[in-house]
Amino acid sequence: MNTEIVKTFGDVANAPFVKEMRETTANMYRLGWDERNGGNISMMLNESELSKYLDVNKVIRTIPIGFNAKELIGKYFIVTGTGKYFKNVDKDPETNLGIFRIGGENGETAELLWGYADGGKFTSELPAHLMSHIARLSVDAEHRVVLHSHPTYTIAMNAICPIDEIDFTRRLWKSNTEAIVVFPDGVGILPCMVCGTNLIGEATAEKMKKFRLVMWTNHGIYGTGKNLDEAFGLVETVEKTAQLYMLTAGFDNVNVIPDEVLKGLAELWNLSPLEGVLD
Ligand code: 2HA
Ligand code: ZN
Repeated sequence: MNTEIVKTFGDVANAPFVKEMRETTANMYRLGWDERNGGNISMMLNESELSKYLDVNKVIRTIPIGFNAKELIGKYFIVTGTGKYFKNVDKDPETNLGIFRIGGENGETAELLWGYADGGKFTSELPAHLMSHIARLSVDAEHRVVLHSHPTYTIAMNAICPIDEIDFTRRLWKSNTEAIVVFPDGVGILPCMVCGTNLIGEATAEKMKKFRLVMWTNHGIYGTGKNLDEAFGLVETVEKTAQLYMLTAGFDNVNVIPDEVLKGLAELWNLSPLEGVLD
């Protein structure tokens, strides 16, 4: 009698964490935030959850990361592919997404376990993602998701406002009462820089030590959180608020939210608003 135990795995493409990536990318595409190959998402996965769906000892190939992500060695990520369209993730997750573990002596390689089926690889913004994961994990043990997008009104508002985190945050908070409640820690901003590099990754991660939201001037925004809903909800609230701001910009604004109401909301929700905005 053959006593060999064969472990069976679930269908990766329909695992809850893959389904969530499929749904989120489809939503973002339909919102008009992620044209062509715009936007990228990375989410940390638990080994126990992942090993229900695949053999974590079976590495398909290793891909150099381009820097040392030492702090993340042994951690698992699901990440959108470079050059891939959010529009197409849902219908072909195995080509447009990849699941890998950070490996190598110094965390310099991605050990691919599933996906990038056409021979592709992770997003060109992987340095910004991984460096941001490291930065967020250093201040929040529950952190899991980094999401990057090109939401239209957010980029438009950023184009007509000074590159000043306090000023930009104030304009957002004073336009929509939800804003201070959802992001009391405000929005960090980087000037326009060359994207897809370690340099912008390092600058983003530096901001991420303080902010969950980081604006890339003339490009887009990063949102982070303990799950996809949280990271998406942050970007969604900034975008809705920026839309209100842009629809009213240039008019004689009769009603802007008074500081007293913002302070009242902070008190009601027990928030610690970004210093310097309401003082
Ligand atoms: O992946 O959004 O920042 C395409 C981009 C680059
Ligand atoms: Zn981008």
